Amino acid sequence: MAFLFKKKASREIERGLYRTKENFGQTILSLFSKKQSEYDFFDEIEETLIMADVGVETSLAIINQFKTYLNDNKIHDPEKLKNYFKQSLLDMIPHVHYELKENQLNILFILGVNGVGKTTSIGKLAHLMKAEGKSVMIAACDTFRAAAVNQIIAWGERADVPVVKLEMGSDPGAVLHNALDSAIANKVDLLLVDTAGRLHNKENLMAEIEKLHRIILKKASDSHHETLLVLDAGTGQNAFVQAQTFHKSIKIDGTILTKLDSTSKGGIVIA
Ligand SMILES: Nc1nc2c(ncn2[C@@H]2O[C@H](COP(=O)(O)OP(=O)(O)O)[C@@H](O)[C@H]2O)c(=O)[nH]1
Ligand SMILES: [Mg+2]
Repeated sequence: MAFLFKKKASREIERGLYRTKENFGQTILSLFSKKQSEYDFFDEIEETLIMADVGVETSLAIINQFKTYLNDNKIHDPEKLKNYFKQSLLDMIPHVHYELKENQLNILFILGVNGVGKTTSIGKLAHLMKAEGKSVMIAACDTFRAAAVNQIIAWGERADVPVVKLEMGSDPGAVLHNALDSAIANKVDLLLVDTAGRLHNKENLMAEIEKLHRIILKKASDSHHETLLVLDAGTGQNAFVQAQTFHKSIKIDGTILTKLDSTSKGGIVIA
């Protein structure tokens, strides 16, 4: 599960996740199993949300929605309450979705360190946009590992979307040139650019990303292009460091937060 963030509320929840990933989910969960008055219960949820930096307005909105639900449904089973609460938090964050500019080539330049979920998010986005009737193309610019090229090909097949690629070790710039030519010639709605998250060193990686971005600016200056940074919700504070590192080299227009569904790393809203 991954989310594309644009809204203020989702930014607050996102920040809350990073700041308190060690205890936010646990604290909320423990409240559901603790026997206490309804008043204390809501008070503690509110406090936990605010402590997690979710923001007063958003916290109150979450709680009010929850109270209305309780009133309407008269549910006392802690497990059901917990699930509802989890869902209501998740509902406040828009699902992976992207508003394409009409009659124009849209380019999403996807960045992030190794393993955060760039390729998976691209696969999901490709699938989603294709299902909405858009023409989609993927540029396989992670040529650093053979597995990466095969992985993006598999996603392309699953989503029934063409993947522009060259062999492992090829110049990612050459892949991007080909992809842009093809996307423009075929008037596709969306070109998703997958990139490597690791090269021989960080300087190489940043130089390559800057170079790829220049190619987009040069070859597709009249396209609508955005740079999105993919972050793994389970990495906590480290996600901020990653964001800063990338931001030094390139302006980031938005983030995709992945693995909110994953219980293994503990960096989730409520497990
Ligand atoms: N549970 C979960 N796993 C994910 C998600 N996104 C990616 N992954 C997994 O994380 C691993 C790395 O993902 P990948 O897309 O290859 O990352 P990349 O290196 O940034 O391209 C894979 O095993 C994915 O299945 C997600 O939203 N939820
Ligand atoms: Mg990848």
